Amino acid sequence: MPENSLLVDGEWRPGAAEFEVVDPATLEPVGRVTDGNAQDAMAALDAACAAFDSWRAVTAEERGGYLRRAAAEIRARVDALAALLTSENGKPLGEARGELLGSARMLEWSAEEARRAGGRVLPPGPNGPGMVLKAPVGPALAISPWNFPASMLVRKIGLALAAGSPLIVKPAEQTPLIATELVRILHETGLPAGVLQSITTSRPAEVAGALLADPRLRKVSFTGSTEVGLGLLRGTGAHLRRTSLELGGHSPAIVFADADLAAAAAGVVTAKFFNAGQSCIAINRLYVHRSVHDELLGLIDEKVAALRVGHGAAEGTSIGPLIDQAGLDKVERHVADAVAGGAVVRTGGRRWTDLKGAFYEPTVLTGADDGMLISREETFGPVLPVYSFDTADEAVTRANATDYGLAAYLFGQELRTLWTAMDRLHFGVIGVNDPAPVRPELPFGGMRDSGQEREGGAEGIEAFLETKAIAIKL
Ligand code: TXE
Repeated sequence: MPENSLLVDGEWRPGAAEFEVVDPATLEPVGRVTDGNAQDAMAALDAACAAFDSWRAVTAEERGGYLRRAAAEIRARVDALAALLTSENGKPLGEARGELLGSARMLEWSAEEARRAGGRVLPPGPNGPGMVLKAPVGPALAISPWNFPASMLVRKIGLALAAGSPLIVKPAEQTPLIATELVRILHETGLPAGVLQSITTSRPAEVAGALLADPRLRKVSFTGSTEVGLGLLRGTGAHLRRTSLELGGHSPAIVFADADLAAAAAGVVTAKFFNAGQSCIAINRLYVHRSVHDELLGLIDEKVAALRVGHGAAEGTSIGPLIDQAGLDKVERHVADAVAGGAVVRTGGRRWTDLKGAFYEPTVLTGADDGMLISREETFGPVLPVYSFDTADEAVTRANATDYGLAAYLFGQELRTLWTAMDRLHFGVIGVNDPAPVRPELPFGGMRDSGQEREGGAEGIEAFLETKAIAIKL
């Protein structure tokens, strides 16, 4: 268990206070971490500024080496790390393991991409040649959420360090244990002091507020709620600052009449119930062509019946707890609103109470209409509302009827229909017969109220780079 979880200027420091971390399945304590404050954050910013010039001068190959060594260590210790992740987040061990291996892949990809993050030289114009140079953005802050406490954090670390920017991380207060362990793994690769620092805290507004008030902080990369993300944008004060936002979503999935229905049912159940539905790319609305609606629902019922609710560390669990009571209250509010409006609960629709935590049974609803809460707001829980449609045009129009724009899913065969939908959907990530559309080499992020900038892909490194135009007159 980490004793001192503040990593500042190359050292693990104690703080003025500590806070407790609980297992969301049992509400029993699983550890304590240091409760960092604004002063700790400012000490980290001083160290990041001091480290910047020498870190940016380290070759991309060498920067990548630290990331690769950390990835190897994560792979070597994946089972123990998965147990730690599950103990404070609640997800099934297999999912925690998958998340950690995905985190290792993200570090490996960032390590490779670091070497390709150059600019370009243009053919000479009338006055001479021009160049586009890429420079690291400078000291950056990463604020990460509890739902994917390893991969959301590690992705930001890999991209920032690969780009040559020092990074201060502020993990979610619900899941600081796995975050601290991952930071420790990266730190122990021998990273120079001030390059990667971590401030665990139960007071995110205070810590982030202090850093944001300082113009030396050149970048914020945030994953979390749309509300807090908008606040970060407004809080930039007198100075502009690069800000990447990965916010909420309201993902539609469309199943066309010619889809492989068995594969579509399996895909929908994965993309909906993964992490108990607490994913920004979880399916929130399932639109099924009327001609295959009943058959697909039958297949989905079979898959949902096989899901097991329980403690994430118990053998065979597929649905763990929601992160807290507030998460459960939101799910219940959405289901009650739908039922009051005439929707029908086909499966689930109840709390699961064998353990103390906030559990909810996997739930399928039919008969919801487009105006209900569940059709408009992110549920962030294991509830699948199913709607039917008659034409592809209607399905895409209804899928687009949201202010969010993170992920969408298409299940079908015919290229013209799929292509037209891909083209018209205003979502940053589209899975075509693929229920898990997140890959290190692809840019990840949303349009509209789901965010700005991208993580992953060449665009992910770009988010930690500035662009300089060099005009040379010969
Ligand atoms: O998010 P918060 P919460 C959505 C999802 C969920 C809802 C609320 O709908 O039900 O948001 O979740 C830090 N200044 N997503 O309350 O509060 C906080 O410490 C700076 C979608 O957990 O936004 C944590 O590190 N930072 C999402 C991070 O923000 C602040 C993942 C996220 O917490 C802060 C999580 C402040 N004033 C929730 N207040 C996704 N995109 O996957 C909080 N934080």
